[in-house]
Amino acid sequence: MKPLLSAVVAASLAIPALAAEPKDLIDARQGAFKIIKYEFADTLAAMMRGKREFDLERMKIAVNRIQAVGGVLPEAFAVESTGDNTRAKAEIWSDPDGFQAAAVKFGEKIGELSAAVQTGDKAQIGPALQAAGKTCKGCHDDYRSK
Ligand code: ASC
Repeated sequence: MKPLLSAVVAASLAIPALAAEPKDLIDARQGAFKIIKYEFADTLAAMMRGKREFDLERMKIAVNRIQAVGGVLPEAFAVESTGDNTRAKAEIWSDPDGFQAAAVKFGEKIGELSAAVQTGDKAQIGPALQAAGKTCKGCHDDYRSK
């Protein structure tokens, strides 16, 4: 190994893995949740309730976007980051198994919602949307302060 490279490797072993700054993690997840809310409530639910013109292609984009943006959440919650600018409860980090289970459930229900949207059948999309919404609410009840 070249001397410079071996020095870099040695240094990287000596320090713990570096995470992003808490403020940046908070910003990232709040941005993600804003997009998720826009696509879930203001696009998908609004179209199902007739508050916005029903557009199946746009619904597919909405679910894809929720999945894409939601992908940042595990990393954005990995490091304890609480404070005045976040409603994230300390329980996220004191009960990581419970939080992860809630996150996995959300991912599963969004996956089922995606499958329902692909069918184009409103009778399948409605219940899938409700089931996914329950996983939003469940996690907020336990891990987000009021
Ligand atoms: C939304 C939103 C939530 C969930 C929840 C579902 O659109 O912003 O937090 O759905 O209200 O019960």
